[in-house]
Amino acid sequence: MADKKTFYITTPIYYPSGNPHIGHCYSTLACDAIARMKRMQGYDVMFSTGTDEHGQKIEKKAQEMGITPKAYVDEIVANFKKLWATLGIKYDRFVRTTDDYHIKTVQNMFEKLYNDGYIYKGEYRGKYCTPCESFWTESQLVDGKCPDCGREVTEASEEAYFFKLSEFGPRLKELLLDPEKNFLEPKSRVNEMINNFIEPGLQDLCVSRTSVKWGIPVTIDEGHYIYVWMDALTNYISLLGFMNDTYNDYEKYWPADMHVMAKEIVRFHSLIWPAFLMALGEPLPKKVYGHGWITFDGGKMSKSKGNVIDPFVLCERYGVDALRYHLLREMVFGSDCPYSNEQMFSRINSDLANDLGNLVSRTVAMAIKYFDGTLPEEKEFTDADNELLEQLDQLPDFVSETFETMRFSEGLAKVFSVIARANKYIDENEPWKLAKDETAKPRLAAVLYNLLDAIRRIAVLLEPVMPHTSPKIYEQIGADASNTTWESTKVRHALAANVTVTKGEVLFPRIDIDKEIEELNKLFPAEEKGKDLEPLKPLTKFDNFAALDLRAVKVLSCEKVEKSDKLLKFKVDDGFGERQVLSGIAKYYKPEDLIGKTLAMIVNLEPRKMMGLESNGMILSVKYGDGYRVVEFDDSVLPGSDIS
Ligand code: ME8
Repeated sequence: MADKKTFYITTPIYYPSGNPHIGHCYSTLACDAIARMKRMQGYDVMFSTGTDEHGQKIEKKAQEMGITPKAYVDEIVANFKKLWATLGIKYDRFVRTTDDYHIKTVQNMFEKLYNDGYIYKGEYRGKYCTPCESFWTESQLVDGKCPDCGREVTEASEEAYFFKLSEFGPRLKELLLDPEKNFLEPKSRVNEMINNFIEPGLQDLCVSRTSVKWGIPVTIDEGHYIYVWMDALTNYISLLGFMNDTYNDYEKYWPADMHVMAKEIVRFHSLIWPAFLMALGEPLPKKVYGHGWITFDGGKMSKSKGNVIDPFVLCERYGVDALRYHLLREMVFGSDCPYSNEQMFSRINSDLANDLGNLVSRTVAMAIKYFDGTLPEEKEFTDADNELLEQLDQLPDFVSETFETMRFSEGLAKVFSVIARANKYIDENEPWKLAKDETAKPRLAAVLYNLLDAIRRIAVLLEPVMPHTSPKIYEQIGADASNTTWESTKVRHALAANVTVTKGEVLFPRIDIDKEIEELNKLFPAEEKGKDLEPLKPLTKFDNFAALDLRAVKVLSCEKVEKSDKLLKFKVDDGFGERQVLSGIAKYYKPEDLIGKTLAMIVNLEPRKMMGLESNGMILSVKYGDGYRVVEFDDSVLPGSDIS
C-alpha cells in the first residue's frame, strides 16, 4: 500500500509566563480542527504545539517568586496541557524548549550556522524593549516607543552573536511575492512585511545574550545564551528530530504545511524563520497564516458585563463544543474579533439550539412517532428533494477548502445555511400531514430519510469543530463508522435504508441570556474600583498641609548605600545650598539615571538616621506597578521652587 500523504500543522509555542487564556485557545482550536479534518481525509497528520520557556520575563517572574525558572514553568505548562485536554485538543507532539532534544537541535544548528559563516560575533547597540525582548531599529519605533507594546525602549549594548539576516532580503521578498506559493496569508500582511521590514533593509539579528542566563548555552562561547527567536522557531524542526536523535520524523513531515499564529508574530515566521532555513539549506514551510486577535471590550476584559472569559469556566457551563464552535464561527480570518459571552449565548441559542439541535430532535422524534424508530424500505423520492440534496453535495469541498485556509467562519456559515435549508424542507413537506394519509407513507419515509441523511453528512462535516457532539448525533440517527467518514459526506443516501433512530439527550440547551449574565455576575462580581489602592485617609486641616515645605530639588550626585538593597544616597541642590537625603528606591533606579534630574521633595522634615546616615527630607515618589517612580519636573524648573 502506498504511504499516506502527510500533513504537518503547528501552533506557536506559547510563553508559560502566565496561564493560558482564550486567545491561546483560538490558534490551538483552529489547528486542532484542521488536523482532525485532515485525519478524517486520510492524511498522516503531525499536529504540534508546545511552550517557549526561556527568556528574561520568565527568569524575572521565577526570581520574584523565589523558585527556579523550571519549577515556575512546570506548573504553568501543566495548566496549558490541562486546558488542551479540556478543549479536546488532539495534538500529536508537545514540545517544550527546555526538552533535551530541543536544546541539542538549537545548539547544533547554532554551531552549523557559525561554522558556515552565517553567525558572527559582534557588539549590539540598539533600542531594546525589555518586556518584548525585542531589538528595534529607529525607523520601526512608533513615537519613539516599542511598536508592539508601546512601552519605553532603552539603548542597549552588549557583546553578542548575530545572524546575517541582512543578506536574505531579496530572497525573502521573492518568496513573499511568489504567486505560486502564496507563502503568507492573509495577503495584506505581505506588503506589511515588505514595506516595513525588507525595503528599509533587514538588520542582522541578535541571536545570543550574556545578561539572560535562562536560555540555551552557546556551546562555542561560555557565558552566551541563545536568544529567544532562534530558540523558539527551531521547535518546528527539533520536534521532528532535525539534528537530534530523539525523533526521526524530519524526512517524513518537513516542510510544514501550515504554521498558524496571530498577527504580532507573523514577522518572525515569514522573515526570520525562512531565513534561518535558507541558511541551513533546508526546505521552507509551505504556508504561514497570521490570524487577528480576539479582543475584549477594545482590548480589555470586563467582568461588569458578565464577561468572564476563563475558558475552563466557559467549557464547564456551556460545553466544550459550544465554545469551539463559537470561536471558530466568529473570527473572520485576518480581522480582529471582539469576544463577548453575550454574543456566544446568542450563537448557542440561534445556531446550535434552534437550528442544529432542533433539526436533529424534530427529525428523530418524527421517525419514532411515525415509524416506531425504524424507516421502511419503501420510499418515494421526488424532485422536491433536489435542492436540499444539491446543496449538500456542494458542502464537502467548500468546507474542506475554507477550513484549511482558516476561513472557518465562511465554511461554518455555509453548513448552517444548509441546516436552515433542511429545517425549511420539513416545513415545505409537512410530514405531520403526510402521516395522516396511509398512501403517503412512502413519501413520508423518503422525507425523513432525506433529513436523517442530511444530518449525517452535516454532522460529519462538523466533527472537526464539534468532535464531542457529532458522535452523539451519529448515535441518534443510526449512523455508523461506515457512513461517517469524510468521503461519505460526498455520497447521497449512505444511511441504511431501514435505519433505526434513537432518542437522545438535548444537544444544546437554550440559554436564558439575561439570567445567565446575572448568574455570572453573581459568581464573578465586578471588581470594586479602587480595591487595590491604599484606603483614603480622613480629612485634615489646611494648616497641616501648609506646614510642609515642598520644593523642587536638583540631584547633584546619587549612589547606592553600602549593605542596603533599598537605599540610595543623594546630594541635592535645594536652591539654598546642598543637602544629603536618603530614599528607599534603589530597586527601581540605577543611581546614575537619577543624576541631573529635578525632583519633588519635602525639605522641612526633621532629620532621620538610616543605616548610620542622616537624611534631611523626603524625595516624593508615586506607586508604579510593583515599584515606585520619582515625581520629577523638566529642566526648566529651578531648584528651590515652591510646590503648592
Ligand atoms: O509569542 N487572540 O508566545 P505567546 C488571538 N512564544 N490569538 C492570541 C491571542 C489573542 N488575544 N493571544 C495569544 C509567543 N494568542 C512566542 C511564540 S513561536 C515560535 C513563539 C495566540 O504566548 C496567537 O497564536 O505570546 C499568538 O500569536 C500567540 O498566542 C502568542 O503566544
